Amino acid sequence: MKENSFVSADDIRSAFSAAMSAMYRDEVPAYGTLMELVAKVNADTLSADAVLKERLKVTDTLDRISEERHGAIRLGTSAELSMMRRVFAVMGMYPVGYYDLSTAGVPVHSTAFRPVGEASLKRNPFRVFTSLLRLDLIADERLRAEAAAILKERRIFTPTAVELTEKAERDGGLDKADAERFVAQVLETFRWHDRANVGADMYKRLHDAHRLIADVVSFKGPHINHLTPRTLDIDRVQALMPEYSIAPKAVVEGPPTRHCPILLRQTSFKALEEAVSFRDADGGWKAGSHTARFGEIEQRGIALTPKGRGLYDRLLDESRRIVRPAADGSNARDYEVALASAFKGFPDNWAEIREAGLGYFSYSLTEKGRRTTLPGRRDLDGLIADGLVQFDPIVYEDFLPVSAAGIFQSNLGDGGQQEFVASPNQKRFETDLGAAVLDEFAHYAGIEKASIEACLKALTAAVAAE
Ligand code: OOG
Ligand code: NI
Repeated sequence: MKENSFVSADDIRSAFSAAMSAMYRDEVPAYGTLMELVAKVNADTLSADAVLKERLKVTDTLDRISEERHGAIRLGTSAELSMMRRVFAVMGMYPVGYYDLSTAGVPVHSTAFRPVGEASLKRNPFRVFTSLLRLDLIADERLRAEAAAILKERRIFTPTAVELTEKAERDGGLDKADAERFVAQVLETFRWHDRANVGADMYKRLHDAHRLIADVVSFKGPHINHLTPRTLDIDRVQALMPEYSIAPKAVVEGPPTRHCPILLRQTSFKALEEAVSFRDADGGWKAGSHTARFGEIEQRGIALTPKGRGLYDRLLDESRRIVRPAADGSNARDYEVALASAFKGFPDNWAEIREAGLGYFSYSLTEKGRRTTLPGRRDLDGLIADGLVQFDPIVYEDFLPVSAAGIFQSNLGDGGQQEFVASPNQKRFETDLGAAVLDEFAHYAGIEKASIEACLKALTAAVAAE
């Protein structure tokens, strides 16, 4: 087969992201409402901030925003996780980062599947926060064995999805007809099933061990549990949510409101209580309910270097030592004040953030730079000072473990808090995944470095050509 008859992985991912969005909109109408609200706030923000709009346009990152979303799933076994990795690879999504949630009382560890190259991110940055249940953290040995046996029996991928994934691996891609079938078939894995795999008694026992265990083990597949649009002004969306009859959680996770957004800020609305049915002893169905699916929005800021991330973690820790955000949101105001005060220690203009080596930037030639040819290479700071080179923040494409824990917790409901022994186990996760997770910092550093090289090359190109 000729290679150029293949649909690109980027196109498959875009089609899949759109199909997922349409499905979730159907399944959870509040998601559709949230999308409308976010689209409105983003349009308002852009028309009020011409500079922001211009920078997004110039860096070719404006169009991706309205397409941008992340989802989350929770898997039950290593076989499911490694197959998921192969399926996502067909869409150009690779596991980046390792998140240990055990410290936060959630018995999972996770990675984010996402595109990694600059061009792919610009095309469509769809990501899926993917967690693997850690049955090893369940104390009750009998229940652990029963849960494992239930999970072992289920098949979360359709036979055609598996076949097409193998075909893509073998041939190096999929043609148009196969790509369309692949999208439709893989979507099935993420669909909501209101008929549980287990009886009401087993559901209750799993639920008593941890709500999340019941969510993973009791159903036919890893239903997508939220789909998160990206907003340019999360405070505004948070404030408007009640007007749209959506009740947000009390605290926005992540850094405080800032002039220069860093990393990631997120807020969510509580999981819906949904009607499900459980198998009963004589093959019939018994009505019950389950809470799993919720809504979330996020605002993304600049990707931080290890130094910047260290500072972020320290300041977040500091503010949480002063005010620990309560699950019921009762001290939300105090927490916001403590957070804002701690983050006075983090510079809030791009030049300072850059000079202090806290964030990753993409460099490009200014108008003047484009008209200039230099006799030889010069250092970057000098080129910036002379107005030949400019810099824009590189967007953070990943997640934050403390925030993720807050999102998980807000959806476990009151009394969902539980203690587990902190036990990160990246090696085990990677063995189950069948691959190493990629290092997020290396990818941002690579994009930054390539942009610097391109500037230097363009500035001296004419000379080199002589
Ligand atoms: C995932 C929660 C984490 C985020 O945005 O940090 C997450 C889950 O509840 O399965 O999606
Ligand atoms: Ni999320």
